[in-house]
Parts: sequence; structure tokens; C-alpha cells
Amino acid sequence: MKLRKGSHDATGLRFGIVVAKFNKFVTSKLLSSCVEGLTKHGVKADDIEVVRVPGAFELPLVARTMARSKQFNAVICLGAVIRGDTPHFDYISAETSRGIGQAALDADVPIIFGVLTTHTVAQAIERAESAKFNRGGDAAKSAIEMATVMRLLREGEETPSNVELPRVRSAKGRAPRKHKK
Ligand code: INI
Repeated sequence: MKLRKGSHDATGLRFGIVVAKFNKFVTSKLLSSCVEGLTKHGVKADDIEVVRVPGAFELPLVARTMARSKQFNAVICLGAVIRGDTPHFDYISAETSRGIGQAALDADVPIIFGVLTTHTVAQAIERAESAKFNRGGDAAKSAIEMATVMRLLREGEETPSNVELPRVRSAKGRAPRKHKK
């Protein structure tokens, strides 16, 4: 059996963070503990880029754009969706989580779901506090683990020299002729 797993040593890795301004009293706490979590594990401040968006609904598009730029080993989405009296919460939270998952698959780069979805403001504050749940720090750790495990898996992506590639056919359906040496 071969076991492959990521590490928490983030030296030399680059991270993008997208943070929602909506419920800033919560998301600013998530952001500071996330940045602290990254730097604690060896990421240089210059290797972290933060982009602010209006609300959680806008996170997936910006995360996908950052991930597709290939400048980051992982992108972290931070937001807080808090239930109100209308069904708005359900639309925003469902679309945000679906969009973030889709963005990661489209870009082929880890995108971390650091979005709180809570029934009350108190629950959101509790989860953003680094002394208690510290979801910002958790998002940082998940990003490092995913970035390092993907790097490990990709090391083996090059075609080994003993594997014969299928022959490419020309536009007319014939295999290209071999050139004499
Ligand atoms: N955005 C949030 O990040 N959290 C919320 O709780 C929230 N609620 O409840 O409305 C919210 N709405 C804004 C939304 O994310 C978009 O920014 C807006 O709809 C514009 O597209």
C-alpha cells in the first residue's frame, strides 16, 4: 500500500484569499486568523494576495479567476452567511457552496470553502473567534494540506519513458509517416 498525504509545511507556496465584505464584523476576523494560520506555517506575507468581494455569492467567480491564473497553489474563500427571516439565506448559501466546488474543478486548483453558514449572529461570531472554533485558521490549514497533496500527486503526472503514447492521426485519418533518421 502507498499512502500519500499533504503536510503543513507551506514554505515557498503562494495563496489567494477571497473575502466577502458582507457581515464584515465576522469576515474580518476570519481573514486575520486565516493569514495568521498561513504565515505560522511558513508562508511569506508577499506570497498572500487578498481580494475583497461584496458578498458570499461573488466568491466563486473571483476564486475561479485567481485559481486559473496559475499564480497560486490554493485559493481560500471566506464569508459569513447568516440566516434571516426570508429564504434568502438558502439561495446564497447553496449557490456559494456549489459555485466554489465547481470553480475548483474548473480551475483544477484547490479552492477552500471557508464560509460560515449559521442560524444566528452569535454562532457566526463564535466560529470566527480564534480562541474558539477558529474557522479562518482551519481554512488556512486545509489550503496548505490540499496544496501540498496536489503537488505530490502532480509530481507523478509526467509520462514515464517506458509508456508508449497512442499515435496521433493526421486530419485525413492516416497515422503520420515516420521520418527516416
Ligand atoms: N452575503 C453574505 O455574504 N452573507 C449573507 O448573509 C448575505 N445575506 O444574508 O443576504 C449576503 N447577501 C449578499 C450576496 O452575497 C450578494 O453579495 C448580493 O446578492 C449581490 O449579488
